[in-house]
Amino acid sequence: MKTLLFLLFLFLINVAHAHFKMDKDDRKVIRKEIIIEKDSDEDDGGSRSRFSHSHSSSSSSSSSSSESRERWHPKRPRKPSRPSRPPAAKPKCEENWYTSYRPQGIWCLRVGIGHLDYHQAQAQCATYGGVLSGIQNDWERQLIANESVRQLIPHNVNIAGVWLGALHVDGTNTFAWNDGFTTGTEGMFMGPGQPDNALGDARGPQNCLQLIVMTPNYWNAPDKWQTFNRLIDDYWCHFAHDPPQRMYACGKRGPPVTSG
Ligand SMILES: [Ca+2]
Repeated sequence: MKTLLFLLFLFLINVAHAHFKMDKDDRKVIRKEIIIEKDSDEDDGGSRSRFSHSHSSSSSSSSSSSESRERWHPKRPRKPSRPSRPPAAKPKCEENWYTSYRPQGIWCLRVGIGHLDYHQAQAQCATYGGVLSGIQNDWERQLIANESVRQLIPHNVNIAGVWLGALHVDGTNTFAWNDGFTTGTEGMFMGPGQPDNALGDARGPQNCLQLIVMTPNYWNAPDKWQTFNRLIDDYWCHFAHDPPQRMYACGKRGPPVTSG
């Protein structure tokens, strides 16, 4: 009986030894895997800090549990990249003025209504701190036309001539913007046959420009202006009532465009 117990004791010791040896071998394999992963990470240009603490935990005093943490959570979440700063809001013209971002800078636009000739309209714009405005491009033409129509509808008038900031160039059949800021001829959307200077007309030369605009109701009874919708005509500067409604487009310099 004693012999049997002794043999059983020896057997248990062998089993425990084998188990302990296997556990130690496993830890060696795990440590080796971590070192391989670390090396490949650095080769890929990865962050060194990912495994910066693995040197201490892989020392001889490390326990198998700390190595397991390395094994199952080898990747720290990367710091989120700093969100890019939202673009600064573009500066805008003050209240009651539209903002046009021209290549040469910000130009502010507004439209007024009233039976004013060219010179009276110029004076009215001056009371707003502006001048009669030229048209730089198609966007501005549509803006002025849309705003004019919006103001016309409550007046129950179907058509208007909107004074623009331009004058006839002496000795030519051309016009030039005179607001000091509008450039070129991109915005010179002339109506058919214009400028014609109304040659021979007893009312004299046509030295000013107007943009013809119509409300949708105009098309119920179109008249001689029907081919001029949203187009420019040279006209008599002293006319204040024909077409039936006078309007004017004012402009002025806007705030400077800041960089960054
Ligand atoms: Ca004309």
